[in-house]
Amino acid sequence: MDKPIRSANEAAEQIVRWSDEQNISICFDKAGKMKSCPIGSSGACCSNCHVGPCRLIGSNAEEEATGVCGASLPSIVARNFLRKVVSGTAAHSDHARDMAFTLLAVATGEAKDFRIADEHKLFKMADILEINHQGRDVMEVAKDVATTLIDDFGRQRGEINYLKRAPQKTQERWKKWGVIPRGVDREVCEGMHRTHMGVDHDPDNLLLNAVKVALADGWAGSMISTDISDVLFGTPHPMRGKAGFGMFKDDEVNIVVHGHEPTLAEMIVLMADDPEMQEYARSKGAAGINLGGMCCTANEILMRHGIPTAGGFTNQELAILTGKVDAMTVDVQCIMPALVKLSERFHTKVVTTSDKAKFTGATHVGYEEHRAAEIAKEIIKLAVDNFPNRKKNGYTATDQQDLVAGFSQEYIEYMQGGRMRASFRPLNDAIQVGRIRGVVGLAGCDNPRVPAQGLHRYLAKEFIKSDVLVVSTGCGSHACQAAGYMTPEMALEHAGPGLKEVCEAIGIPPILPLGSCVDNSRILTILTAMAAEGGLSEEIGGMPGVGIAPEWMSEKALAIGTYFAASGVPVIFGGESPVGASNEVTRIMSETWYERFKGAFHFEPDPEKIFDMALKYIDAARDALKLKK
Ligand code: NFS
Repeated sequence: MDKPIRSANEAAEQIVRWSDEQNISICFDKAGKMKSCPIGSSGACCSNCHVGPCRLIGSNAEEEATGVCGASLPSIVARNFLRKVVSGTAAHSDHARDMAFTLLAVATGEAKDFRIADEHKLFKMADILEINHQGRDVMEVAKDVATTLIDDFGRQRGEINYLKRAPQKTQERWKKWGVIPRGVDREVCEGMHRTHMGVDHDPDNLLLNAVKVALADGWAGSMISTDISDVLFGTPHPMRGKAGFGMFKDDEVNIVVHGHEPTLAEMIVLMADDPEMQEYARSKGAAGINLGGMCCTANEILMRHGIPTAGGFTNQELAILTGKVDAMTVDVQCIMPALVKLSERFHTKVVTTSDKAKFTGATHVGYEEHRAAEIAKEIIKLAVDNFPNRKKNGYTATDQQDLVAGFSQEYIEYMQGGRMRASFRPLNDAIQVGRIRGVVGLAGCDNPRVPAQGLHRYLAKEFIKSDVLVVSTGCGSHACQAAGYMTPEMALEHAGPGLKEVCEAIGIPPILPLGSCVDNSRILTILTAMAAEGGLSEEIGGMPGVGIAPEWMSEKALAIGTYFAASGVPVIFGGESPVGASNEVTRIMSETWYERFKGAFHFEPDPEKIFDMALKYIDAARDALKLKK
C-alpha cells in the first residue's frame, strides 16, 4: 500500500521515501507506528504523584471522575496545562538568562570575542529601563542594562521590567486579574509548587497562574533574548538567503548549527571565514567551509548573516540522511535524541555544546562564552577532520528556494517612513481603509503527525489571498521559506489586491519572517507600537490580529500561545487539544480569557476551520473598531 504524504515539503518527502527504502526509521515512520495516547494528549492523565498515574475517562468524567486523591478532571487538565507552560517559560527564560550573562561578560571584558553590534538598540533598552546613557561609556551602559535584566529572573517582589512596555490598558487588565509576574524564576517555581500533588485545585486559579507565568516568558524571557541578541549581533534588516537541502556541497565541509542560543552559532559563522580555518579545510581536501542553520538557530543566523537554512524541526533527521553533513552542532531545545543513532549510519558527528544538554554517544564540546572563538574553531576543525570520512551513502537533494528574511520592528518602522519619520502610520492606515484586512502571526513548530509544513503552507497562502498580512517566526518561517513563499514575487502572484498594493508600494513580501521563536516578542512590541500610533485599538486586545500555530508540538509553543492570549491576541493552535478532556478548562481559555484579556486560546485540528475562525476574529475586531470593509 502506498504510504501517505508525510512532509508537504516535496524535497523532504523524497528523503522520507528514500529512508523507507533503506529501512531507516525516522520520526515520520515512528509517528505512524506509535499513535499518541488519547488520554494523556487531552490532558486527562495525572502523573504528579505515585498513587497514580490516574486516568480520568468515561462519559461523565467532567462531573464525576476523580483521581484517587479526589482531584477532578478540570483541575487535573488545568494543572497539566500550567505545568507545560511553566516548562516552556523555563526554556525561553533560561536561554534569556544566558544571553543576559553574555552581555554582562562582554561589558566587563570577560567575553572578548564579542562586541556591541547595535549601540542604538542598547540605548533604547537603557531608556526603557530608565538607565542614563548620555555621555557614558557604552560598556558601562551595557553592564547596567545586563544587571538590571538579570534582576528580572531572580526578583522576589515587584514587577518584571519590560511589562511597562505594553499599552497602559493592557497593563491595567493584568493588574485587575492579579497576573503581573514578579520575577521569572519565582513564577516558574510557584507554578511547579502549585501543580505538586495536593496544592492548587481550582481550574480558573491554575489557569490564571499559567497566564502569569507565560507573561514572564513573553515580556521577559523571550523579549530579553531578542533585545540582547540584537545588541550583540545586530538588529536584523532584510537580506536575501536560500532554503533547502540543496545547500549542502559535495566539495566543502558542511556544518549545520542546530538549536536555539545564537551565541556560539554567531561565533562559528565568524570563524568559518577565518583564513586559518579555510586553510585547514583545504589541507583536508575541501574547497571551503559551508554553514547551514536548523530550527531557531537557523533563523538567527539567516536574518543576520544570510546563512542558508536547512529547515525546521522535522528536517533535522533528513539533513543527516543526505550523508553530506560533516558535523551538526546542537545546543538546547527541539533537538531529537534520535540524531545520534542516526548519525552512526552516516559519518556525521553530532556535537553537543551545552553542558545542560548532553546526548549519550555524541561528541561534547562545552561552550564557554569567554573562550567563544577558540571553541568555535575547535568545532570547525572537528568537522573538517571528519570531511574525508564522507561515505557518499546518503540521499542527494538539490532543492533550494530564494527568500528574503530579517524583518525586525525597527526595520518595519524604517521602511514605512525612512530614518526621520519611522512609524507605523502607513500600516495602520492600510488596515483602517481595508487594504490590509488584518495581521496573522504564523508561528510554531512543524509536526510529523500531519503532512509536515503543509498546514503552514495552506494557511499562509489562504491568508495572503484574503488580504491578511502574515508575519512568521520559528518553524513557521521555515515552512514558508521551503515553499518559496518568502519573496516579493509571492505578493504579485498570490496576494489579494489590497495586500498586493501595499507590498508593492513598500517593497515587502506578503509574509514577513520576524526571526526565531523568542522573536515572537517582536510581535508584542509591534502590536504595542501599532496601538500607540492610533487609529486602531489603543491596547493590544481588539486589534484585527490572530496568532496561529497549526503544527505546534513543544511546551514552549503553549507558553507563547498563553502570553499572546493574555496580552490580547486570540490564538488558534492546530492538532488535538491538550485541554480537550475538560469542557470547563476549554471554556475558561476560550471565553473567560477573552472577556478578561481580549485574547483567547483555541485548539482546532482542521486547517479550514482555523482559517475561518481567524477571519471571524479579524472581522469582528474590524467591526468593533468601525473600520471600512
Ligand atoms: Ni519554536 Fe525553535 Fe521549531 Fe517549534 Fe522548536 S525550533 S523555539 S519550538 S520546533 S517552532
